[in-house]
Amino acid sequence: MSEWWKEEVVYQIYPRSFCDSNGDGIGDLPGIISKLDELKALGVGILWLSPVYASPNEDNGYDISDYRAVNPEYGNMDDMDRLIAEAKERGIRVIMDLVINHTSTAHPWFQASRDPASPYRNYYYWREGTNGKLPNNWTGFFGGSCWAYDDRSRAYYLHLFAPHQADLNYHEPKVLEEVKEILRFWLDRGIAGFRCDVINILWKDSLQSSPKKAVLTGSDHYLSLEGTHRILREIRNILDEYDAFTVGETVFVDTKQACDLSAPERRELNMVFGFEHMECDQRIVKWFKTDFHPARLAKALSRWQQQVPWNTLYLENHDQPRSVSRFGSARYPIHSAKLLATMLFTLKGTPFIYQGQEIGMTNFDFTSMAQVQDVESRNIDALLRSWHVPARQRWRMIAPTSRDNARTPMQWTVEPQAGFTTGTPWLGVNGNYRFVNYASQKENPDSLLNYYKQLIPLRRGSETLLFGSFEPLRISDEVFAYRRVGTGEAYTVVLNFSDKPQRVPYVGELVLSNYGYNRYDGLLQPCESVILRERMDDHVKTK
Ligand code: TEU
Ligand code: CA
Repeated sequence: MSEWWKEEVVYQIYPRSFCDSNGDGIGDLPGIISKLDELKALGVGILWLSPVYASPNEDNGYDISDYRAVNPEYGNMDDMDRLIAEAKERGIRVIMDLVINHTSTAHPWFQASRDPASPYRNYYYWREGTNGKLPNNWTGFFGGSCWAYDDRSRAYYLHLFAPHQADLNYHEPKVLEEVKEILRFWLDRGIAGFRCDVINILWKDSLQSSPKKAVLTGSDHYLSLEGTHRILREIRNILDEYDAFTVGETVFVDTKQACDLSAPERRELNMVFGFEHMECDQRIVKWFKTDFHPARLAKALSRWQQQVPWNTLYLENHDQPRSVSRFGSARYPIHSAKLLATMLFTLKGTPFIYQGQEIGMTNFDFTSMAQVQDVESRNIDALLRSWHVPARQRWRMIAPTSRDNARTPMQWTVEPQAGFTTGTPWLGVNGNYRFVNYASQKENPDSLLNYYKQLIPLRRGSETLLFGSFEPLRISDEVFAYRRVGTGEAYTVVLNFSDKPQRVPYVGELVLSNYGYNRYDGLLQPCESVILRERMDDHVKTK
C-alpha cells in the first residue's frame, strides 16, 4: 500500500458555508467546483467534504437520512461526480465524511425500527426504562441524558449526540454489512477515502449505568473498545482494495489509544484527530474558557509528535473556534496567524486546513444567542437556562466556544455578504470581511494566504520537513522551538508566541520568517516565527 496521504495537505470544506452558486444562501457543490482552481493554487492535495448526504440538518448533515443521496440543497449526484472528476484533473482527491455511529431519526432504518416487530428493530438501541426511569445514567456529548422516548415504540432509544441522531447498534451484524456497501458505493464513484466521524465510540460493550463523571458519564462503556477495533479492521479490508485513506475523529483518546487506532501494522485507521492540544485553553471541555497558555499547547503537541508515529496536524475544524481568535495575539493577529501556519506545516504529520483559516478568519461577531444556530450551543444554552444561569452569563460562556464561530460563511470578496452568496446567507457573515477576505489577500504578496502558498511547497519539497524526526528544543509560554532532523540536514523552527521580542540561541540559514525578513540574528520580533536550516556538516549542537 502506498502512503500517498503523508505528503499531501488536506483542505476541509464545510459545504454549507463555502460558496453559494445559486443565491439561496446555502453553499453547494457547484460553488465548490467553481473554487477548485483556488484550491489547486493553494497547494491542496485532498479535499475533505463535511457531510453532503441527504439530511434533515438537525446537526448540519451529521444526521444522515440517506447515505446514497446528495442533499438537494447542495446539488445532485451529477454535481458530485463532476466535483470528483474536476478535482482529479487538478490533482486533488476528494474524501467524504463517514458518519456511522448514528443516523438521523428520519432515516428509513430508524423509522422502520420504531415497530418492535420490524427486522430493523435491532439496528438501534431500544430499551424500556424500568419503573419510569431512564435505561441508564449516561450523559450525551451535547449535554443532558442520551435517551429519548418514542411514543409509538413505547421505549427509549440511545442518542449520544442530538435526539435526532440515533446510535446504531453494531451488535446487530447487519449494520456493518450495510456500512460496507455504503463504502463501496462511494469508493466506486471515485472517492479517495473518508474522515470517520466519532469512529472510536461505535462499539458499546453494555448499557450499564456508570459512576458519575465530570464529562460524559457512561463513556467507559464505549471509548475505543476492542469491538470498535474489530469493526475498523473489517472496514480497512475494503478501503485497502481501493488504496483509500482514512482519518478517524477519535474523541477522548490519549497517545496510546491513538497508536492503537492508527499503527500501520494494526490495519485500522491511517491517522487520527486527537483533541488534547485543542483542550489546552479549556478547563472543563467546552464550557469555561480560561486563558490560553502557549506552553500547554506546545507540550500537548510535542507529546503527540514524540509518541504517535504519524499525526494529523490541525488547529481548526467545523467544531472549533477560530485559531487566530483562540491562540493568536490581539495585537499581532496577522503575524500570529502566520506563526500558527508555520507550526502547522513544519510539525511531522499530515496538515489540515479548515476553510477560511488560510485568510485568518476569526470567531463570529454575533452578539446574542438569537444569531446562533448550532445544535450543541442551543442545547448547552437550554441546559444552563434550566439551571437558572442568567442570559448574559450564558452568552459569555457560549460565545467563545460555539461551533458557529467556525461556520460563518467563507469571506471571498469585499462585495455584500463577502461574495459568499447573492442572497441571504443561512448564517451571518462576519462584518470583518471588508478587510479579511480572499480576493484582497490574493493580490497582496505579504498576506496570510500568500504565506500559506510559500509554506505548502516548502514542506512538500523537503524530505526533512515531511519525514524527519521531531525533537523539542524549548517549550515555554514565550517560545516554542523544535528541530526536524533528516539526512544531512536539520530544520530548526522557532515560534515566538509572545508580544515581546525574544532572544534565542538557535542558529542556521534563514529559510522563512513570517515578518518577511531575509536576515536572522537570533532576535525574534513579537510573534515572529523563523524556519532555519542547517547542513549537518556545519551543524553545531545548540540547546
Ligand atoms: O464531533 C464529535 C464531537 O466530539 C463533538 O461533538 C465535539 O465534542 C464538539 O463538537 C466539540 O465542540 C463530530 C462532528 O465533528 C460534529 O460536527 C458532530 O456534531 C458530531 O460528531 C456528531 O456527529
Ligand atoms: Ca446554494
